[in-house]
Amino acid sequence: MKMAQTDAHDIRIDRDASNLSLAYILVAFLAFGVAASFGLLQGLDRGGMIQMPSWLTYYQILTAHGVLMGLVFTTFFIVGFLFAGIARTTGGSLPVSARNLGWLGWWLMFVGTTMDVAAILTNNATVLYTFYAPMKATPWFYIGATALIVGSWIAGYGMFAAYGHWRKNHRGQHSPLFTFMAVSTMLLWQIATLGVAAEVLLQLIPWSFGWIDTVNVVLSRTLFWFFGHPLVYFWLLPAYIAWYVIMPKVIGSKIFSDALARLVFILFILLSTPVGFHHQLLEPGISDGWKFVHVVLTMLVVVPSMMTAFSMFATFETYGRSQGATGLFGWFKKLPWGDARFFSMFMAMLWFVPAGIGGIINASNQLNIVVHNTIWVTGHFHITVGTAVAVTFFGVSYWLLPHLTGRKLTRGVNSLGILQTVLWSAGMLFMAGSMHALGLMGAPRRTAGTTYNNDPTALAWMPWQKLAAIGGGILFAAAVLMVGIVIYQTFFAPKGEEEFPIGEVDEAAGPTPGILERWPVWLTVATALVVAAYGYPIYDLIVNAPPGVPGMRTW
Ligand code: HAS
Repeated sequence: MKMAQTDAHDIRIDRDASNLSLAYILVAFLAFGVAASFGLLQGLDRGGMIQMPSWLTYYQILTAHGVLMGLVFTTFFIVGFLFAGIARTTGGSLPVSARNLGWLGWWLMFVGTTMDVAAILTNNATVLYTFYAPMKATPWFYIGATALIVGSWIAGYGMFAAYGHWRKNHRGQHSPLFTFMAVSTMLLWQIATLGVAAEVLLQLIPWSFGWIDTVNVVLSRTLFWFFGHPLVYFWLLPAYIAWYVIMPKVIGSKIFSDALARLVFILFILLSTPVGFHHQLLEPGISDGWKFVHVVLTMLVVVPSMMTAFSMFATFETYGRSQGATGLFGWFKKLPWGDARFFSMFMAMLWFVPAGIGGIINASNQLNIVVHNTIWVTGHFHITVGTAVAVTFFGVSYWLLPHLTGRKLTRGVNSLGILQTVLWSAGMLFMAGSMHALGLMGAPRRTAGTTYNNDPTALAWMPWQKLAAIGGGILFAAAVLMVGIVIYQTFFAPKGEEEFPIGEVDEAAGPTPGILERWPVWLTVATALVVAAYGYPIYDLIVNAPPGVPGMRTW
């Protein structure tokens, strides 16, 4: 096995900061384990292999799966990872204010999650993870979601406090790249969540308590997607942090360009939010002109991902050539394929290539008509957030958990990590691959298993549905293995010291312009873009509101 070099001057995170990160990451994997079991049941149900009992319906577990995977696993993991990285790159600890805010955020998020899970399992919130009105859940579901989001805001304030503390003591210096990226991610999150906060506080909570009778559905969906698209970059950016900052160190290379990496994150802050209408291209009530504006901006938000692809190839090639590689692709063979930390992240990147192409297909107005509301979209998000992002998070966990608990990543666990990545990829190939094919055949998303009274079109989907269910089974095995690795790495791995890899910038890279860290400039541009893209459409949806809709319980 070829393990990459380790950092002799590795900084260890102190116990207080470690405990905070660990608390977040363990809740993340608890949610992941439960959600994975529901995912298996869904696949089997759609494949016609089981039928859900009346006391636990398909749509109930679909809601639990979406909320626990998409909102709880991701948010808890991200906050835990970012706190750990900030502590690691700002000297090994967190200021007291940051830690206190971190714990307050954890408690709020935990209480919010518990409320949501209770609401779903008692069948009072079977509204799926997008909780589209006019499906109406118990108010406690929306209040739980609010607590989850407010908790993550407070955790973000903790990160801003740690960043402010570092800058006060290092005037005139660029902040460490990891910390800069963590702050960018949480700033993006603060902007994004304004949409869902407005939807939940001003529309859904008063409506579900019965204080108002009806809801403006198109406005609620618009506010949801104001949040829903930057949400996907809130998931993606922590994976990009690992690719930019951790990957180079793991393979023994250097960060290609500090300035490019920072520019990428700034572009995401600017362009992530004013694009939400690409989720509503087929919805009435929004003019084609405004949809066009959002589609153009969507194509622009692809640019920072292309820059990331370029930067990753540069990092790999530089490393390979430093090891004597020749020819166009000789560097490929020099990469440390036996190192699970590298292998998992590389596979995540590889998956992001078709995932990104699928995103561009979705965003193209004409092609969206073919795929919208089909299970193609479900396939798309399983290879973006469910693979490119999740597999990166798994790869981070292999070394981060032992780093936090004072243990070692052993060769045995390293091999299991590689197996886990292979299993996850194989399962996803069957499941998400079938979902893409089924979507093109017209199979809808958000539906329980049915053959629509043996309609020939629906019967033709069945072999693919079964293949998807087999993929789901393999994914479940990979999930069980992952949870096993998490438990072992946290509680049972041999005591020792595990590196928290942080890359250094290539000496050949150009200097980083100071403008990249002038937040007032970027926040002003971001606000202007959001106002330009959403100001008039939201005003129009309020002033020329369609008839309000009373709540429905469709389950
Ligand atoms: Fe998406 C729907 C468009 C990226 C997640 N998306 C969704 C939904 C989710 C989601 C959850 O325009 C469903 C929401 C729902 O429930 O309805 N998406 C895009 C576009 C991008 C994109 C343009 N999506 C993501 C990411 C996600 C995510 C990232 C999660 C993390 N998406 C859409 C649209 C819809 C949509 C429409 C609505 C569909 C509908 O009608 O409902 C872009 O950001 C993608 C850009 C990415 C790239 C790839 C760059 C590649 C890199 C890897 C380099 C690899 C290396 C290694 C170096 C251009 C960086 C390679 C090695 C080799 C040897 C090759």
